[in-house]
Amino acid sequence: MAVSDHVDLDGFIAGVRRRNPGQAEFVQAVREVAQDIFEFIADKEQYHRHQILRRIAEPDRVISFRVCWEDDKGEIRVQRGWRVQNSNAIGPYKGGIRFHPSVTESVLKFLAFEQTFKNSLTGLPMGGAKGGANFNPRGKSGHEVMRFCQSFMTELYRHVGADVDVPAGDIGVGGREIGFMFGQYKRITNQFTGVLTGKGLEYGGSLIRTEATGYGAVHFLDNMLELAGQAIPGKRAVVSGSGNVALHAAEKFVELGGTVLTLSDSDGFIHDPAGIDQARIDWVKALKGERRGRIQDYVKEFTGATFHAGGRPWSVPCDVALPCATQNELTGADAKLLVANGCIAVAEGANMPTDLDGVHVFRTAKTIFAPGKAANAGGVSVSGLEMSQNSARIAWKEEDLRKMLIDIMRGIHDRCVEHGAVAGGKYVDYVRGANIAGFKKVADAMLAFGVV
Ligand code: NDP
Ligand code: 2IT
Repeated sequence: MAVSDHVDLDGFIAGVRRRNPGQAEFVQAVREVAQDIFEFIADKEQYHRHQILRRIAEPDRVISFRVCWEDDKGEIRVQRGWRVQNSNAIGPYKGGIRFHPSVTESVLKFLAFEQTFKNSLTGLPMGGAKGGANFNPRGKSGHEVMRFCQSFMTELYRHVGADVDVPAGDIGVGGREIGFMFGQYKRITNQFTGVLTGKGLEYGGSLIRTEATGYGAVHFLDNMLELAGQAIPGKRAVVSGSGNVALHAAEKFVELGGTVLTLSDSDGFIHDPAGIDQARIDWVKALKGERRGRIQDYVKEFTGATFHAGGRPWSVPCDVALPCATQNELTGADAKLLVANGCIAVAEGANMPTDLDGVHVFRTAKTIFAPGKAANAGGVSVSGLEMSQNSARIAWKEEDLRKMLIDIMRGIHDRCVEHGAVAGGKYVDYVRGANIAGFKKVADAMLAFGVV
């Protein structure tokens, strides 16, 4: 069959939409990747013949299950849990677990699809997966969270394993929840293995894993700015979110000489014109820890700062933007405002925080724009290093891990440049570069396996 006989992009997306009714986030993520891949594979017959993109856009399996738990009042609560195993073409399934009321099968399918390309980009041997539940950790006691995590793992344990599928944290799942889930896995199976990453240091965790996503995003930004003849010192950043990724991105940005002006949560954002320095970041870390406080309390503590209920920080003039909260939090209109206000670079700490219109605005304006699958890959990269340490039963030193993270982010950056440089190398389309580089490794492994 000639290449021209194959289904076109619109036809392909129409098929994805038809097969996944009501799954807007999943269709959005596939579309963003497919538009670059279609161009890349236009003259590569074997990728068409083997239906590679069609196969990657169909998860290997979607497991869904009931999670029952008892709240502190003794009432039975019923939640829905999932694990989406998208692809294990280049390594065991790997990806986080999200606990948030907005979790649906569509959200987890988009995240598992993205994770497949992200993990490939890291250069480490990891496939793509994502899991989670529509459980809302906010307002729950520690005991309730423990009971939920144990019940969740009581089903999940049969689908995961150190060489099968290795979950980690994501929104609503941090060190405490990983501890509860690891404890339950160990209790059920009687095995102490590297079945999860993001573990505590006492039981097989890796130094730098907690910091890695946010730090990695800023290292990636640093690489992009350097290539463009720019640098972080003196730059002003707007950051969204106030969780693990946002606070560590803010921390690294400040350490490298920049000023952070904003943070946010699901209630709104705070703007601190004086700059959110390390002491203030530490204060927010304590606020947002296990008691999950509200960001608006910041303005009671630090005079001069303002709280903007229900808002997102994109209207605050800045040099760079770091969206680090959740998907679709930065729209086309927000992107236009950022560009008009002089923002020159965006690095996505979150997964798909910029919607398709927003990505289009940044690409058209030639804003330096790093998609999440490249910029936030530092977290899963150090998860990969945690898996290596667990397999070898060793623990690497902090300074070595810091350096490995920097090297891995540089490698991802350079892979994006290799496939994304346009206009004679003057502009790098990091979206295209990440999509193609991530796709190629997975696709070539799939070709090697034949039809499976
Ligand atoms: P956390 O749970 O630590 O923090 C999430 C933050 O985002 C909180 O400030 C939360 O506000 C806010 N938020 C969550 N959902 C919404 C929503 N629907 N609307 C507005 N604000 C929201 O999660 P992480 O920092 O770990 O994750 C943030 C992003 O980074 C996610 O997209 C995640 O997938 C991505 N990511 C995380 C990695 C990791 O290693 N943890 C690795 C790579 C990507 P509130 O306190 O009000 O809930
Ligand atoms: O989105 C992500 O890359 C993560 N939540 C981290 C996944 C992992 O396995 O460390």
